[in-house]
Amino acid sequence: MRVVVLGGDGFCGWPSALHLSASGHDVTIVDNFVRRRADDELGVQSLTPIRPLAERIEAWQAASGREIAVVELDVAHDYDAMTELLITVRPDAVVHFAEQRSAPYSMKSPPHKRYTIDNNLNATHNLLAAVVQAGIDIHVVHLGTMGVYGYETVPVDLPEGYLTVSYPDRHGEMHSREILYPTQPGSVYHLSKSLDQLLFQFYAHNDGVRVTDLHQGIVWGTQTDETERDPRLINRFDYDGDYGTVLNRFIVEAAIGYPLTVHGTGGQTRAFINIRDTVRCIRLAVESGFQVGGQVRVMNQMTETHRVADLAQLVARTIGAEVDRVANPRQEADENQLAARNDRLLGLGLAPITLDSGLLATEVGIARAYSGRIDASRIPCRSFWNESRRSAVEEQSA
Ligand code: NAD
Ligand code: USQ
Repeated sequence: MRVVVLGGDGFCGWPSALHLSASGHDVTIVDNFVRRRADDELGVQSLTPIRPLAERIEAWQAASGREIAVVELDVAHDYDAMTELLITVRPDAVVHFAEQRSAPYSMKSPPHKRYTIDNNLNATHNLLAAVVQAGIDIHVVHLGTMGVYGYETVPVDLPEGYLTVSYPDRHGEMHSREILYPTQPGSVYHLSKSLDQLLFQFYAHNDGVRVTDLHQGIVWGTQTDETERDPRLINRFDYDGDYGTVLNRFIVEAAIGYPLTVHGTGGQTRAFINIRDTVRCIRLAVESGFQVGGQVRVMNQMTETHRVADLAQLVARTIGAEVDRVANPRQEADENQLAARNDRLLGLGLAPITLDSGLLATEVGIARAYSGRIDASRIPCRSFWNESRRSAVEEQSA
């Protein structure tokens, strides 16, 4: 299949592009490199030394004999160029990773909030409008988030995207309807993903655009079978207070003897998936595109759930580390339970890798190998959800 990967230079996009290419698909990567510029803005660098995209592509050709095309454009603003690209490439599928994906970054300041909404909504809407304008039957595969469901503790397994509700009409007769699961976003970033869902619903209904929305959990790990094939293919690994996600941060912290930064009680339960499963899920979603039509297909792309405090204990036990409870910079529930269905991806053949697979030790090895690149001053989270969270953190560190 011909596949365009928007955001193909990023943490999930790069290994997914390689996996699609290794599986025989013709891949075109689109990126505007804004993520690399965000590192400069924040004064941080990936734990792993990521090579410029042109060099990555050359290394992949040498390692696999396969070519990947690259187009530099801003999906949120270069609308005409993107439409032209779709008309020229005529892809069977477009995988859309090209969004600002950090919750703390999205909450740093009004400009960061506005950038996140502008970038994410315009990117998604431009893609959908361009697919319609190009007049090609393209399957859109979007990376959404488990966070759209929110973290209320109700004893249900979260369904895959939809909820069936019944309500009485004015005559007292009951009606039943499937609605998008009510969203409860916990950051401006998560809000942008909640709003994306409405864009998909509209274009699926109005124009028959075929869409799969993957509600992905927190990704952990770095390398995949493909990125391991040459050091120049190494994947990004964020550990800083803005872009680092919780388990990857704990791995880096443990590797350099920095006390694990548990926010608050650590009673937050979240959904997780290993990067090796991410790339497989993307391939499964793309290759099963013929099944999609009518209602947007939502698949929960996660393999397990864990409490943050339990993850910290696991890392402390496996690697040896102290656990620090830091004041939580985020406005979020201290405790929640979470269970979710992932039948659709399991049904397509996903065989999940779980945390007990031994990969944790491999990841710590990577963190230790590159520990010279770690700047410990960039570990604390300095993005506050509101003033009372800021005061709580400042009081604790005073
Ligand atoms: P990332 O920031 O590493 O990658 C995103 C890529 O998109 C970057 O290379 C960036 O330069 C590019 N990009 C952003 N805006 C663009 C634009 N307007 N035009 C062109 N390129 C643009 O993020 P990631 O971790 O790879 O996440 C990819 C997607 O997966 C995001 O949509 C994110 O919300 C979702 N997701 C990520 C995680 C995770 O834990 N990393 C979990 C769930 C969902
Ligand atoms: N947390 C800590 N200590 C840390 C960092 C985070 O306790 O050092 C806590 C946070 O307070 C939060 C939880 O860990 O309760 C998860 O935080 P995170 O930064 O790992 O994940 P999150 O902000 O939710 O965002 C990440 C990705 C995002 C994706 C989302 C999936 O950056 O792109 O959409 O995971 S999900 O969480 O399922 O919505």
